[in-house]
Amino acid sequence: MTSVANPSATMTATPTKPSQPSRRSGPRASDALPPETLVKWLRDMFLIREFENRTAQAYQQAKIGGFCHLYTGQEATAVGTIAALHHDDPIVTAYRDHGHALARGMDAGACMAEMFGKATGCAKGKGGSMHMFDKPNWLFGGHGIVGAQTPLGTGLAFAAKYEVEVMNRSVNGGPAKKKVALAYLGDGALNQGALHEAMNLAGLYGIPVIYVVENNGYSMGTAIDRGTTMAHDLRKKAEAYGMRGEIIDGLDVIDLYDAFKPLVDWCRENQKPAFVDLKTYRYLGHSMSDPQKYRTKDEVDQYKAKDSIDRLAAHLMEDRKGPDGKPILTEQQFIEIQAEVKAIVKNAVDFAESSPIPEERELYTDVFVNPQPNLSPSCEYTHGAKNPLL
Ligand SMILES: Cc1ncc(C[n+]2csc(CCOP(=O)(O)OP(=O)(O)O)c2C)c(N)n1
Ligand SMILES: [Mg+2]
Repeated sequence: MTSVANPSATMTATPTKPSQPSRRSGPRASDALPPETLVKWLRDMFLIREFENRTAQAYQQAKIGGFCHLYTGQEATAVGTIAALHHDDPIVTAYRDHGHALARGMDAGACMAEMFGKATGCAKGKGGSMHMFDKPNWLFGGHGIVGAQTPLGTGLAFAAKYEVEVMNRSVNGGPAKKKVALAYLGDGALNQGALHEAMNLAGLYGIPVIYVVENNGYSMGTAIDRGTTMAHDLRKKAEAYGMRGEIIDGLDVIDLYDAFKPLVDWCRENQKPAFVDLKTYRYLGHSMSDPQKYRTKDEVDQYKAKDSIDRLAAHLMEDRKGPDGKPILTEQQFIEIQAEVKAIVKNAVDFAESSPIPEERELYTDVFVNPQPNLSPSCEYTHGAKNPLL
C-alpha cells in the first residue's frame, strides 16, 4: 500500500501492502452491494480512526476527563457488523464505544462534546466516553461494568420478539417487525455471570440476540487464554446454551460482512440467538494510561500490517472493478475522502470546545434516585432509623 492510503500514519507502523485476504468462494453477501456502500465503509472506518486520533490529542490536553478507551484497530468490527443490520435493530455495547456510535450514525460533534462533558453531547455531557447513547440510531449505550450490557441486549431482543409474537404491534406505533439485537462484549466479559444468565435465557426462549465478542485478545493486560477456558474455540460456550456459534475474522470488513450478514438474517428469520467470536486487535493501550508490558511491539506491528483500512482501500483501488472495468476508487478520491473526514473531525472538536457546560440544575435531571436528602419518594421514611431495611 502506498502512503496515500496510510490512515495509520499517526502510528508507528511502517505501512506495508497487506497480503490479499482469501475471500470466501461461492456467492457472497457483499457481491450484492453497490460500490458506494463499500466506499462508505472505508469512509466510516477512516472516520473512526481519525476521531480516535483527535480524541487522544484532546485527552492529552486534559480537555477530556475520566476513563477513555480508544477503538483504533477495531474499526472493521463495528462497521461490518452494523452494516448487516437494519437501522432499527437495537445494539448495546461496552465502554469502548465511540466506533459503534459513529458507525451507527451519531454526529461526530455530539460524540466529541459528550467526552468534553458539554451540554451538547449525546447524553448532555453526563455520560462521557464510556456512555454514548443514541436512541434515534438505536444505540442503547456504552456501559462501563464489564458484561452488564449483555442482559440489556438480551432484553432489547426479548422486547422486539414480544412485540411480534404477543402484542402484534410495535410500542412505538406501526406494525411489529422481526428484529435482531446485537450485544457487543469484550473477551474480558466472557466469564461474567450476567453473560451466562443472559445466554441461558436467550437459548431457552429463543431470543433474537447476537452476542458479538470483540475478541481483541486482551482484557486489560490479561491474555484471553490466561483467563478463559476454551479460548481457542469459544463456539463451545454457545453450544452449552443451545445456540449457533461462529468464529469470524474481524480484520477484513468484507469477509466479516460476508460471514456475519447471513447469520443476522438467519437469527431474524428464525428468531433465535447466536454467539460470535469476532477476532480483532486493538493497536493502542487498554485505556489512555497503559505501559503495555503484556505484549511485544512486534505483535502489534504484525496486526498493523493487516490493517483493515489499508486492506479495504487496496481492495477498492486495485481489485474491485466497476462495470467499466476500472477500480471503483481512485487514489485521488481516497485523498478527498480523507480530507473530508479530517474536516468533519476537526469541526467536531471545535464544536465540543465552543459548546456550553451543562447548567447546574442538570445535576438533578435524568437520575433515578430522588436527589432530595433524607426524603423517600413516598415521604414515609425520612430518617434511617425508621427505615426497616436499615
Ligand atoms: C464488573 C467489572 N469488573 C472489572 C472492571 C474493570 N475493567 C474495566 S475494563 C476491563 C477489561 C475488560 O476487557 P475486555 O472485555 O476484553 O474489553 P476490551 O477492553 O478489550 O475492549 C476491566 C477488568 C469493570 N469495569 N467491571
Ligand atoms: Mg479484550
